[in-house]
Amino acid sequence: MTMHEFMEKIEKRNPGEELFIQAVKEVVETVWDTYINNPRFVKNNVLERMIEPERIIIFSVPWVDDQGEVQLNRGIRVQQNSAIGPYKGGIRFQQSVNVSTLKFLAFEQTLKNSLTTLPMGGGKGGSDFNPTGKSDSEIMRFCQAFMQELFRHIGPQTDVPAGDMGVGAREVGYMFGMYKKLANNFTGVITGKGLNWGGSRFRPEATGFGTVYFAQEQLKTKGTNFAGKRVAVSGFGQVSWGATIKATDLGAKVVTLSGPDGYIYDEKGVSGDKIKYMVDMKLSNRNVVKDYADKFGVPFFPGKRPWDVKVDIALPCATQNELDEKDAKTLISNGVICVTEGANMPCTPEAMHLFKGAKILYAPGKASNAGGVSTSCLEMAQNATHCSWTGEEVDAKLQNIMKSIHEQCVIHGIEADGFIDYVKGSNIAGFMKVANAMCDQGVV
Ligand code: 2IT
Repeated sequence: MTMHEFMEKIEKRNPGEELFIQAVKEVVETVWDTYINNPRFVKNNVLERMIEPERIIIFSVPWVDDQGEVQLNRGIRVQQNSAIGPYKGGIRFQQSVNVSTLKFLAFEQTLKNSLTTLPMGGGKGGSDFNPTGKSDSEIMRFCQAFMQELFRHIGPQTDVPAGDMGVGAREVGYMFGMYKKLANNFTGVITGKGLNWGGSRFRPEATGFGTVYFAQEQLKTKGTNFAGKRVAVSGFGQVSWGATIKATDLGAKVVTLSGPDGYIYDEKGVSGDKIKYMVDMKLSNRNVVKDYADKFGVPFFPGKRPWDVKVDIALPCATQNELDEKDAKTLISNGVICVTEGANMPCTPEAMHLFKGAKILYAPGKASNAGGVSTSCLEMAQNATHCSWTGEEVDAKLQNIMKSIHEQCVIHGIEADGFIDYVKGSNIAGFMKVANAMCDQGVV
């Protein structure tokens, strides 16, 4: 079978699922040679089996809003792959969420979790619930209703959800509370918990910190670092927040943040109290970044993305396909040296190819944003042993994990001229581990 025939089969099986096909295609293109030249992988049909989720659970989530009206949303959990550990991955609440979105994320998560060196399978869940403008009581009732069904499908050795877009510490708390009540079991069934009840130090910061640690490793290969660099960050949620803190700590200046409404440009840099304000913006549930411009008197560019600004480093931390071909061209002509993804699949395939062609340091999210889920696994380890590590311990482990992910990317992605293809490197490393485990475990 040729790669083209293989992809045709996958597209036929998943009609109209554009995001899922985009994510799968990128992986298939980079792992095909590794797959087809390994008789054991081919005999076990591991690539096709890895692409197909082991199970998808779809359920209705009825709940009552503040006006007493009955609302309905759809809940979904994609249990993608359990070859190397229990399903693990976040929950996303956003109006546009559908099966295709969550299948793309669960597939990416499977390879990402494999890369972390830790024992986690891949999964993702969510709902088309839109948190924007909802009251705290509405958020609580929705989270409880969502967990009323999800609880029977998850467990600390089965499937361990976490947060993602629209799901932070508050939502994790409400979901955990309902799980504990229904299961009559206090256990590490979800990560991103509060520090007083099983959460890990640095979990909120971990994805953003990890992204910067990864970029640091990339910059090291060129003999440079964050000090004195201008950085464009997109988004203003948890990942952007962590990345902004760490990049600023390392002496860089973060000059942009963005939201669905546009972007802000802060020439002096997002630092100190302005970073704290990001948390308030998030908790307001308004989902607009313009509030930052109004509060601190900096320029706001409605309807625009931050990639027009001249920077050395770009950290796309908002959402999928937020940086396209045109943006990549602008960044390259403005002299960007490093593009490191904090979000999942924020660069379009065309943008990725341009970065590769220009030999820019470019890292895909499944490698560079894996610090979040890695720290989730550290949380699971602490829960399982009823212990609690210090911030220093967790941060040191996180830094080591990001270094080892970078090393795997180099091993599998280095080219003859020394250029590191992080896309190829991460896909092959992530794929091999899961593929070998699937072969070891037989046709199940
Ligand atoms: O995309 C991601 O890696 C996450 N949303 C975190 C998943 C997790 O289980 O911590």
